[in-house]
Amino acid sequence: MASTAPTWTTEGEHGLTQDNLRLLLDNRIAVIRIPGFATLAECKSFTEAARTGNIKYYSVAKRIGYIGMAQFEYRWGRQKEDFFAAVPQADRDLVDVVQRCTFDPLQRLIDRLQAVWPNPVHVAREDLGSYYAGIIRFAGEGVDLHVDWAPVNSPHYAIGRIDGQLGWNFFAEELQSGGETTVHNAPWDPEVDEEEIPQSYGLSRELVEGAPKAVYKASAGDVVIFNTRNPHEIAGGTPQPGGSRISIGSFVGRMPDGELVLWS
Ligand SMILES: O=C(O)CCC(=O)C(=O)O
Ligand SMILES: [Fe+2]
Repeated sequence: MASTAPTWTTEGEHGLTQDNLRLLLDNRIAVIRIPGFATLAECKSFTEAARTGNIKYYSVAKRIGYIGMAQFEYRWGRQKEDFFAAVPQADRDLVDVVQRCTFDPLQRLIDRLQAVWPNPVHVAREDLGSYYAGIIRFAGEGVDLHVDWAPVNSPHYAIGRIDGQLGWNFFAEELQSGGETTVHNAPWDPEVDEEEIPQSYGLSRELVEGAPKAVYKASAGDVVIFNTRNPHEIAGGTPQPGGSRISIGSFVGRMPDGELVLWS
């Protein structure tokens, strides 16, 4: 079996509290939303800054623009050293955007998490250096079914030791219609040899058939957090004229000592 039995005890969206964060890390609840994380003016400031940033594109069928980097890009045939060597440039690309923006979404999110979590919350790091956190995405065409689960995706990194993985996204610009995210409660549990890193993007629909699901709206101004071990996908939609679905986010993992670490 590539996935395990459903784990949610309740569906729907919940507020950000220590209990709910723990329940989300344990995959007991579906979604945490922070409504009004940023004002309309802050959203506008962020989208304007992001649009003029160093935007790159993933080579997948659906066009996804991004600023920053993803550790996931280094999962196959790349040295760990290469990943950590690429972090400073990605950091500079993010700083360039944030400096032209009226607020820092990543720092605000860390502060919000730290306000409810008893242990330290910080960007992930290990001997070789600091990870990158805060990928900006332009994903108006949607994103295919995938999972993000470091113990399987990144077993040779410190983040491979987490026991729960969340993804948070702040939405700065929403589509006119569409763009919902569907989270399927079919926690990923692929059978793989220790050294093998399986495909985790463009997953088969069989994996989520019959599983409970939660659909959330990517509303501008809000942060939404969910457990990324659940297969999830983003619907395409109709942008506002000249617009997109613009977000910034990262993963949040719980280390064995209870600290929360962030990376993208
Ligand atoms: O933008 C979203 O709603 C979810 C993006 C995603 O796949 C993730 O944060 O892991
Ligand atoms: Fe994801």
